[in-house]
Amino acid sequence: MDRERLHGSRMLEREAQLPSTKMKEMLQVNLEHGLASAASIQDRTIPLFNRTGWRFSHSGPFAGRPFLEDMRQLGGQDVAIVGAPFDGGTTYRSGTRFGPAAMRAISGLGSGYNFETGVDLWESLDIVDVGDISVIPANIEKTFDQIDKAIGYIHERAVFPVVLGGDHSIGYPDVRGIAPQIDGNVGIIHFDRHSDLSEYNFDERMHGTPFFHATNIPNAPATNLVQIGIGGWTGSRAGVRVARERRATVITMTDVDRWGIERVCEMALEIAWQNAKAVFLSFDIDCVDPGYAPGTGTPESGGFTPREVFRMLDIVTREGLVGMEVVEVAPPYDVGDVTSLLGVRVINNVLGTLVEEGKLGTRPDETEKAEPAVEDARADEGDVGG
Ligand SMILES: [Mn+2]
Repeated sequence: MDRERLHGSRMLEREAQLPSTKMKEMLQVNLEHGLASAASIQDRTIPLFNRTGWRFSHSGPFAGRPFLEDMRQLGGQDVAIVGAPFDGGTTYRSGTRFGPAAMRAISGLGSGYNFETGVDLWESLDIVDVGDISVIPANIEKTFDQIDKAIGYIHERAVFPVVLGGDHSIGYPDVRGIAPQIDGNVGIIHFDRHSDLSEYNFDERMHGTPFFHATNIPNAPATNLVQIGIGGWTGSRAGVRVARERRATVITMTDVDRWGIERVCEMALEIAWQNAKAVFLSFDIDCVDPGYAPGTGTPESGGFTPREVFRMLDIVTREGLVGMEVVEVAPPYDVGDVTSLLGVRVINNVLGTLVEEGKLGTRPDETEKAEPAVEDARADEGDVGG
């Protein structure tokens, strides 16, 4: 039979007749709104911030906050929620590429208000969701370049970045994006069951390596790195050697049990801030026991309870932060969204502490003065809890 009589052959020709005007227009607008990508990206139609609306960015904005479409408008807000849907750095159980979407989806449960702390985040902070960074799923170094540039842009505009991971490999470009803009040292407070200090996993910079490379940055010395929760049977000896040689501070579960949360967290705060100008928070959800946080790639029993984590975060973030990330939330292994919800709670709690301590946005007592809470603007919603 003649090849030309095939339906496939006719459709090959048909495609050439289809217009691509709207696609080209959209790509142009996306580039304007999403900004130019890192220099290593050869396809210059890929923006820095994903504006296509396809795939990962299909979950709606974080906690119903406004989506900032045009990144040229960034500046003047307090907080930028940004997704890094990348799990190409995962050594075994992947799935964290769905972390940002799952955290955004479950974040809709929140009202912004916390009775116990008396903080209303939405009153105290101007929060925008800036969508996801355009990651390059098959190339970790290009993805690092994209994340570095994106986080650098947010920090440069004096907006507090909250990065939704993604596997822990993104910890390196998150620090790399911020550190060069800091006039002094950057400390890192790192919650995890794993030290993540190896130079390579399988010959590449993957999710067990971010703090080896981050602490190679001249103004992010390992002497300002504090790791909390390290232990269990899934860690590597290579990372331990690096922690020892570079004099990182490692706080185990045994330390927390022996000395108590207050003492170890005061110590963590002191070390992270020693001769430092800024401190970054890296929160790996697997520091929480898998009974509470099963949705993660490298679960390790014997982790913290959520209540312990909340108490610790309240102490270690009280002097302020330059940015934060929540990583290793892997929705394919989650049950009833509890792990994603915990990731959201970590973010809300940290933002609440920063507000309460006067480190970000407007303190609650100041908002009260500005506008007495006689009438609740959201009263018509009633109690949305259940
Ligand atoms: Mn970990």
